[in-house]
Amino acid sequence: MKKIIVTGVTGQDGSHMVDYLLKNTDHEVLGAVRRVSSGNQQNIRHLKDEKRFSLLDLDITDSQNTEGVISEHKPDYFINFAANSFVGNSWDMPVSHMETNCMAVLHQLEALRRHAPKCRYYNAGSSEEFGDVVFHPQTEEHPLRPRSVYGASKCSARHLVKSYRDSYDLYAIQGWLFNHEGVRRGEEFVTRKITKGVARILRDFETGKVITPLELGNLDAKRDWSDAEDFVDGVWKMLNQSCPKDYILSSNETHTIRRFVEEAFNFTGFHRSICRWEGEGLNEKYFHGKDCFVVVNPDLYRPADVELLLGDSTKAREELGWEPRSNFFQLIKKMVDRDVASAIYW
Ligand code: NDP
Ligand code: GDR
Repeated sequence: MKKIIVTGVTGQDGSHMVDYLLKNTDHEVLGAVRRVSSGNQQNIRHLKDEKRFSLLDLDITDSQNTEGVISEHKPDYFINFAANSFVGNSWDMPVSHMETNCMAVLHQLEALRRHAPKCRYYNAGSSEEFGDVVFHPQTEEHPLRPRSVYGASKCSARHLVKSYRDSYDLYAIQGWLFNHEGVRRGEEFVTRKITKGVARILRDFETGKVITPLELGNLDAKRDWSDAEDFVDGVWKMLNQSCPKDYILSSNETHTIRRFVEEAFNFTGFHRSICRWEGEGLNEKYFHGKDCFVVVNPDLYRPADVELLLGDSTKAREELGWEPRSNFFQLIKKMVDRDVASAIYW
C-alpha cells in the first residue's frame, strides 16, 4: 500500500481527489488540514469512517511543519491543492498569496528532496499563468504572462517545480488547469455565486417575495469551464507517466459570464426567450418581465482581468488518454439543481 498526502482537502479539488483515490486505488490517503477556529470540513465529512483515509495537521506556509510531515511520512505521492485560490483578493493580500502559493511549494520541494526524493509531486498550476494571452487556444507552449498576484505566484511556483525537477531529478510537475467547478465550489467564485443566486431568486419568485438582484462584475470575461470531478482523474494520470511532464487540462470551449448566467436561469424555467438583457456596460441588467435578476456592480471589477481563456488539452487527451465526461451544460445543470434543492434551508 502506498502513502499519498493530499493538501487542500477541505476545498473543492482536494476533496474530489481523495474521493477519486479511495475509489480508484488501494493506497492510504492522508488529508492535510490546517487548524481553523470554525468548521470547514463539510467536503470531507462523508469520509469519517474511511479506514484508508486520515487527517494530519499541516499549515503549508510553515516550513518546519512541512518538513516534519514529509520526514515522518515519507510519502509516495504528494498532491498540493492547498492555496490562496481566489484571484480577486490577491491584490489585497499579495504577500499571503506569494507565501501560500509559491514559498510553500519551495518548502515542499526542499523537504521532498531531503526526505523523500522518490516521491511523485504535483502542484496545482493555473490557466491564470497565461494571463494576458497572445494566442488562442492556449497550449503548453503559451508564454507565462500573469495579470494578477495570484497568477504571478503560480508562475513563480512553476519555475521552482521545474528547477527542482531538472536539478534533483525529482518527479515534480505542475499541470495548467483551466477553470473547473462543481457543487463543492467556493461561493466567492463566479459560477457558484451565479448558481446560488439563481436558486435564491427562483425561491423568492415562487414564494412571492421581493427579488434582490444578483450583483456581478465583468460579464464579458470568457472562461473555459469544466467539471472538477473530471480533472482529478487527469491529475492522477499526470502523476503516473513514465517521465514527468506538465499538461493542460481544459474543456476546449469558452463562454462569457453572461452566457453562464443565461444558461443557469434557463435550467430553472426562466428561459432565455422570456428574459432579456437591457443597457450596456455598468448599466447592463438582466430582466424577467419587470423583475430585475442581475445588475453590474463596478466594485466587483478587478484591477486587471484575464479577458479570454480557451485551452487546448489535445496533448493530455492523446498522451494520457484523459477525456472530460461532463460538458458546459451538464456542469451548470448539476450546480443549479443542487443549489435549488438546498435553497429552502438558506
Ligand atoms: P479551494 O479554495 O476550494 O481550496 C483551497 C484549499 O487550500 C482549502 O482546503 C484551504 O483550507 C487550503 N489552504 C489554504 N491555505 C492553506 C494553508 N496555509 N495551509 C493548509 N491549507 C491551506 O481551491 P480549489 O480546490 O478550487 O483549487 C485547488 C488548487 O488548484 C489551488 O491551488 C488553486 O489555486 C488551483 N487551481 C484551481 C482551479 C479551479 O478552477 N478550481 C483552476 C486552476 C488552479 P481551508 O479550508 O483551511 O481554508
Ligand atoms: P477565476 O475565477 O478568477 O477565473 O479563477 P472567478 O470565478 O473568480 O472569476 C471568473 C471571471 O468572472 C468574472 N466575474 C466575477 N468573478 C467573481 N468571483 N465574482 C463576481 O461577482 C464576478 N463577476 C464577474 C471575473 O472578473 C473573472 O473574469 C479561478 C480560480 O479557481 C483560480 O484558483 C484558478 O487558478 C482559475 O480559476 C483558473
